[in-house]
Amino acid sequence: MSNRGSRLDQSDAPDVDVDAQVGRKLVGQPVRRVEDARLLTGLGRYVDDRPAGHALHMAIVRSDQPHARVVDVRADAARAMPGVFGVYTWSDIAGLIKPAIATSRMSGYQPTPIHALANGVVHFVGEPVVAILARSRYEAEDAMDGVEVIYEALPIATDAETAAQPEAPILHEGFESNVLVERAFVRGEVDKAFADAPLVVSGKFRFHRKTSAAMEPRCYMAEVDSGRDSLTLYTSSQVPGIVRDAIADLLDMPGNRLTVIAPDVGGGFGGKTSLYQEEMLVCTLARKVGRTVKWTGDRLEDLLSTSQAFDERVEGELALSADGEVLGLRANVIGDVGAYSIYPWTAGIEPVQVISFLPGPYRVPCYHGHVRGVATPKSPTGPYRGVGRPTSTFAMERLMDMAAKRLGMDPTELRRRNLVQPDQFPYKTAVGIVWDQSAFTEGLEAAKERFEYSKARLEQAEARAEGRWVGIGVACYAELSGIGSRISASPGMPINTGTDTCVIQLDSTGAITASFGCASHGQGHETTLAQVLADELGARLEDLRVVTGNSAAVPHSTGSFASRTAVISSGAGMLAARELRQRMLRVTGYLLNVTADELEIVDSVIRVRLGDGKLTFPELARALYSQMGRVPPEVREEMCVSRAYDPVVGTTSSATHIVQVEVDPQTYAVHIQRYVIAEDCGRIINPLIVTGQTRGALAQGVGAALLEEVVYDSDGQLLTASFVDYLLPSAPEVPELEMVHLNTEAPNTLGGFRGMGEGGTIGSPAAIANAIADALSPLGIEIVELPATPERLFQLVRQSKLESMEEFGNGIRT
Ligand code: MCN
Repeated sequence: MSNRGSRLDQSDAPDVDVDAQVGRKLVGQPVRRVEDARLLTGLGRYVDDRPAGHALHMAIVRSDQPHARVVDVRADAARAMPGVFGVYTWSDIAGLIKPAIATSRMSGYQPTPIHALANGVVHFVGEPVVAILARSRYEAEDAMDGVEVIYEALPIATDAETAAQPEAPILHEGFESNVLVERAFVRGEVDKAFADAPLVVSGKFRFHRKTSAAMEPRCYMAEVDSGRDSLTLYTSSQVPGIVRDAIADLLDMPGNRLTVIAPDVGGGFGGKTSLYQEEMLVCTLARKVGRTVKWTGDRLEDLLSTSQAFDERVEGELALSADGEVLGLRANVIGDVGAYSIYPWTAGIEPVQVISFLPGPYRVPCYHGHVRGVATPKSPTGPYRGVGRPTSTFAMERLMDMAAKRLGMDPTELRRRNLVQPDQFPYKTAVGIVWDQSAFTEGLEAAKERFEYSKARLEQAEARAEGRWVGIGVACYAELSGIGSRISASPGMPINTGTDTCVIQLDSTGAITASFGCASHGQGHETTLAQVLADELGARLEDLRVVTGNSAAVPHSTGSFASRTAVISSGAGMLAARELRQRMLRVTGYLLNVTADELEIVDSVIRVRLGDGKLTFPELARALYSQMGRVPPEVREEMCVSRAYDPVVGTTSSATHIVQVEVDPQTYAVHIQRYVIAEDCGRIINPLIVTGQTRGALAQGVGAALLEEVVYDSDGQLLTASFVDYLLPSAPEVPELEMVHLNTEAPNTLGGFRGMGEGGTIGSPAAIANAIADALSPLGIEIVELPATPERLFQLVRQSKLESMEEFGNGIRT
């Protein structure tokens, strides 16, 4: 463990008014988010806020069939309707845009080309089939009634286990099976470990499908400049850089003619990290008709067609010694990946990570993990906050609790014995992931201390004695964050996500602007990146402008996802700012007749450390750019620096969650009474933001654990097509969060930062599931399925009561 660490209980940290800062280091300070003044007063600029002028508005006729051949599209009635400009099917645009294909080197992987509109066959309900352009969105929507699509139904297997069978109907014509991706990791003699183990626990776990449900549905507007043959796409995307590169390729357009801008974005949670057909469509149609084309998704479209998540079954087994040492782990996973292998991440993004991270932060000497990602006629799955790890942590942490129960050991003690210990870092996991160093054991201890764990157990015993269903649940996890170019979600993916670039400049007015390839959609990057830059430059926060989400601002960009920005973008910013600072010092040294070493920069003033001379940034800029002759050519420096940063492998983040719940015996609702998280995200840039991020991620974890479930019926129809049926947590369901920041520097990243944006979602479903299982343990109930809805809990309790009545010989059966 780094001895450079420190600990901060969130309650100790008041937020900071930046105006009150004088020459103070800002990294580590709970600086208030600079973007909030804009976002909270309605001054944010989202894509839909952009004046549409004479734009054409797009409406999309989507498939109401899960799998069918498109026999005919009759659209004459629509074409004749008022305000309609055009009606388009795939054949109208086929020569204009190629399909997007998420490539991979994974053996046996089957890519599924994604066309902007269905190419003859539809593969899920909600797939775009016909695009209508009209003067207004109303007219475009009205015209949808004038389109008739004639389908010939094709056979389906909606359940992933059935779809994985060799005799199942095949979703994609010409494919050998519905298994798009299959992988296995094997380490050690796992069968022998199981054969020899004194204790084996097992479970068949099910994590149901979710959707990201961002507040702002997806929205795209393509502005065309026909005279210059150029296009600007405004997109509510987390990854404008990836979208730019993909669409430039698909339209066969040089990148300098396509700019992709993600302005303010109202949340993404992973659902906006992929390329969408509607993005492809607005660009293609804008070029085709020479007009701006705009599409704003509504909630129904969002629930139907934004990428979904999880949907895994994990058959897991854990082998242990009599004193609780983990000897081996086996898992067989089926992931329902939906209809397409999502671009650019591939169908492996979610299920492969389940088996990659299943061993968690524990020493697991023998492991066999096998996974199949199976195509079904549903919306494709893609990245969702936590990617794979909410499921793997749920399965592993449930197995740990089952083992602790069988051993009669406290669940925290079993974890303590098996966590990678401080002197065992760097630790290579069974699948080859390297945990560089993180506060695994310290996190567990800190969470227990904050929770007053022993006392809480005594209180729980009292509550149980009164017949109350009170339970305490623990979950530990580790994740890779800020991953560099050596690691990818899928080997051979069409993009490299391991770097970011910062272009920083002192302009001729003396203002400093730093542009990044990341794309903030709620994380507060304008604040945290400015904090990092301010410290490197010696500048005041308010003198810096951070630009994100514009593909034209840096030569290579991707966006924000996978808890990468704190590590990668900050790293690029530090490198660029350091170089700019040196250049500013050298020129100022010439002007003040001292060496650069004699200067310092404090609060945006460059001054002689032991003397009187000083220059403000505008004075330096004026001397350099405007006052000819003051800085001779041989001394002049270019005040624009571009630097990329690649952490190569990235770093390790970890946390322990402890939660107390009570299950209501009347309603079977789960009340979360306390929630503690001790997390290690390295050196913290802004504890206020880290806590806020964790709180938001925890809310999503609560949804995953208790409420949220995308349901399709056996005919492939979406049943949860509104927020009446797809239940999101609201304020009463989200507990107060008590947080401990361990604040230990990452050993391998510039700045010592680790990522954390996803963490709250990774640990919470597992911790809540363990707490519910603990609450219901007097009834012998195990939680193997999430969300643990009142209906599911009611059925489990009912079943358990029936079984115990049977045991006592009255033979009642339903
Ligand atoms: N941070 C910090 N100190 C650290 C680590 C992080 O102050 N040691 C800060 C960062 O500077 C950044 C924030 O915390 O402002 C999150 O940082 P990071 O973990 O690097 O994650 P990213 O910024 O790359 O964001 C991605 C992550 C993911 S994967 C999803 S999904 C997600 C999320 O963040 N979706 C979000 N947070 C979200 N927050 C909101 N409001 N909305 C979403 O859609």
